[in-house]
Amino acid sequence: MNSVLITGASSGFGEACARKFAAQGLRLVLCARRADRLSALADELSQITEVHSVILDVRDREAVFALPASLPAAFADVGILVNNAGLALGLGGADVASVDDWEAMVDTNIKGVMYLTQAMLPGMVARGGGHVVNIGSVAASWPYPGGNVYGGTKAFVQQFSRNLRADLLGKSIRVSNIEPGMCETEFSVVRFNGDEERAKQVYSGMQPLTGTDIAEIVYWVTALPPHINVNQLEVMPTAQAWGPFAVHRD
Ligand code: NDP
Ligand code: 8X3
Repeated sequence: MNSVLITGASSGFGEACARKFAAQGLRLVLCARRADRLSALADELSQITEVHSVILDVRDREAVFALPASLPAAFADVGILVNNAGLALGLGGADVASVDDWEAMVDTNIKGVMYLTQAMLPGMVARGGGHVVNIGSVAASWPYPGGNVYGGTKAFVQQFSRNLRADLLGKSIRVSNIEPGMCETEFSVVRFNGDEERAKQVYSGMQPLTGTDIAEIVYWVTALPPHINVNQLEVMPTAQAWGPFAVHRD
């Protein structure tokens, strides 16, 4: 049985995906930086499936490329890669935002996805099948004030996903880009540098998506018959939509 490798498995979508795939009896490789979170989740899910956890910073190119060879034999054939690890930092305008934050988003959301994908693809190609599920965002297509580099990184994920489809045609490897809107995870706490009160306000008075909602979608695209490839799936809470164009008047 092939394994499912999930990055950013220590919270939010990644943790919810781990729970969903575990419930289906799939073998899991769970990756994140926070060892305590990861080992607690691995201990829990080990009761229902086989789990291997890896402390991994997706920005660490050497560590990512060393990962496939380091996996125990039972987990080595990664059939599904969920490129989920990612973050937004800050909501400042482009004239004042931190360039360090910008670089951290580029390194995680773009380079991390590049590294994991190329590290895992040769195995999938050799085995003649696989599925790469990337977690994009509505921010890839829809601009908003302060979304500057975060949205840019997710636009990369969108086009990278499409180009992967073009590269992998004929190799029986599927690529799906799931693009969620507002979802209450630790995302906003991270974006606002640990300010839980400010994060809570983002979702006040509306019903956001949950990590479980996204995990259901991720699992669903992978469970479809192998001749079906969901290229891109954008999903918002019913309580979220677009506004009119902003117009500045003197
Ligand atoms: P969380 O903050 O709850 O989870 C983010 C996960 O990414 C954590 O497990 C974190 O683990 C991991 N992570 C962050 N940086 C790194 C790194 N350098 N190396 C390895 N792991 C890392 O947020 P979400 O679950 O909401 O976010 C998951 C994905 O979904 C992200 O790509 C995000 O951009 C995207 N997204 C989120 C939306 C939302 O509204 N919540 C909407 C659309 C997209 P650790 O810190 O332990 O390393
Ligand atoms: C996360 C959703 O709208 O905060 O990607 O960018 S949003």
